[in-house]
Amino acid sequence: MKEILSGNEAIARGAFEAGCRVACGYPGTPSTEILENTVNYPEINSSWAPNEKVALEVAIGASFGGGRALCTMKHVGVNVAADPLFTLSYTGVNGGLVLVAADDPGMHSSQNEQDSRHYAKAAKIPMLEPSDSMECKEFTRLAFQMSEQYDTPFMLRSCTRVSHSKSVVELGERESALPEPKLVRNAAKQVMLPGNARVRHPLVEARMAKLSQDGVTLPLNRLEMRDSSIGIVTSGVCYTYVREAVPQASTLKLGMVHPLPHELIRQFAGEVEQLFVVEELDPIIEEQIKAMGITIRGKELFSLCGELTPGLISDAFSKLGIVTAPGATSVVEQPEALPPRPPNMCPGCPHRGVFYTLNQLKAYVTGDIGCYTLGFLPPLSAMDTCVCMGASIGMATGVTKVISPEEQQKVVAVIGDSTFLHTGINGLMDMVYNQSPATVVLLDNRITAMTGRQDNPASGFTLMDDPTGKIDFPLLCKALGVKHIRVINPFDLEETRRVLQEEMNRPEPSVIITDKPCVLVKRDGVFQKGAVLAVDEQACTGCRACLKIGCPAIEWRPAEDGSKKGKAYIDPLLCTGCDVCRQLCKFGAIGGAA
Ligand SMILES: Cc1ncc(C[n+]2csc(CCOP(=O)(O)OP(=O)(O)O)c2C)c(N)n1
Repeated sequence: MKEILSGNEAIARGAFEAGCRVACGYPGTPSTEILENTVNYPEINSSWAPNEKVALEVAIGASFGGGRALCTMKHVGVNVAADPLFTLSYTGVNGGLVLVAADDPGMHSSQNEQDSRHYAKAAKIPMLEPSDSMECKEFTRLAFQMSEQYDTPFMLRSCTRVSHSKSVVELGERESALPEPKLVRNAAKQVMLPGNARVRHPLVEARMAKLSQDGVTLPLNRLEMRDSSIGIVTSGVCYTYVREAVPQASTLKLGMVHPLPHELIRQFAGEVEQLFVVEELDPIIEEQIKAMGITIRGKELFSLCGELTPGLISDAFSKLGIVTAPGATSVVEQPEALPPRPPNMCPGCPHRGVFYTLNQLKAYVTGDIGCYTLGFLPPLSAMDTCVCMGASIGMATGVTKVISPEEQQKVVAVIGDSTFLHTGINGLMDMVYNQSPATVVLLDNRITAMTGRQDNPASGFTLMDDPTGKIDFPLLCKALGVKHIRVINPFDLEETRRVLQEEMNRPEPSVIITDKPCVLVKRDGVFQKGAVLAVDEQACTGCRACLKIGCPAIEWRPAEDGSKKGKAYIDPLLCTGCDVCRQLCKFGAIGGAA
């Protein structure tokens, strides 16, 4: 049977067919849909962890228990999971373990575009890189088998284009002959204190050398001889671009990008006149081939930044006088009349009023990552820093260490519920322990909204949609030693301003928790909406105060005579009745729709 699947759907299918029992991860584009699909296979216990480190630890536990385990995350998540990852390389596995790292060249939805292949190299873990959905499924399945065969975790590197594009996949059956998991004690292999780890390290090196040798005949590494005047080493999505841009070129398609099959590369280099490497982001394959003493050209032709395209590859080879396919172009046609559409918080988002108020109070906001990062953009313009998930609170503490007591009162860390539980909580411990005078605003919208509304330990539901206990943030903060904890309704601007001002003035750590759910969260089958608002045209003076919150439901309608005068208008289809704009109108022009 064949189906058209996205790369992420296919990875989930591959895990199912491989007999995987446990899938755990933390959401992050472009990896999120993998677990949102494993959850459709009842044979796989799928769960969201509070962060990627915990997700990997869950997978390691399942593997040591003898079950096959999948762990998913976006590229920056690997930084968070790196600590267990590097030692997992030494312990090896019991049940096969596959870690999917989904990279985001071009930063469609990420704060950097780091290349996960560095982790495979640094942690000495083999890595497979699929080019399309069929390979996503097959490589995942094979990675589980090879993980057990070579006693090592396997990494699978995807990228936005592979994870999110769809192609035909031939489905197979689920492996049924796997041994039943049971507890087996093996301290020498699973207790990594120095004496044991010293014994494991040489085994890691031997395993990687063997994988490099075996990679020569591994069908995933495919030598395709065509015109021998040009040979291109490539992998992943770049292979498909190369085939489109320079179809006559001979290719060495690497399905396993770490360790490299040295002898196969040497053979290929000997069979072609000119050797190139086409790889996105860093020159990882290129540098290793150069270190083998082989002449190869790569990053002198292609950028270290952003995605490659068939067009960019075609342009680069054309400049060298190499024939390229006529269709491959780097010019992307943009319809001329397309208006710019910057990202924005949704109408009715409970974060909006908080950022409006922070802007009014001229707070210095150490921000974090989530929907609320949009508070950086005009007209809210109320975020001064954003580095990585969980950084806001530590950075607030840090900045207060170097500025004057008056300036300290301006410092506010802003963080979402999921991000707080991910890694922000440690920052709060430090803030209390070291008595930072900064204020924390915990935006509890009861969901991980930015990545598509995934549940988390504070939402009350699991990935499998079972009701579960939910974290009580005021109690948690109290247990961490915070003495000043305030809970506010973020739709009430007066209360938000008053409480923020009071806590900012206080020279002690304090936490303000907002208490309204994401407007897109449906609980008990319904969205929580208020009564739709409307502008009374007679009362509206055109002062534009209501535009300062940047709500997409509020439009500015210019006067018909072409003068600067105009009136605000509320789109009844978009308005959720959050009431924030009504509180901004000094003229009472905003009220309930007729
Ligand atoms: C290490 C890491 N993992 C995952 C992500 C993807 N990501 C960005 S923000 C976010 C969570 C946002 O949820 P929350 O803090 O609750 O804020 P909300 O979007 O709901 O306002 C996630 C998972 C990331 N940027 N970095």
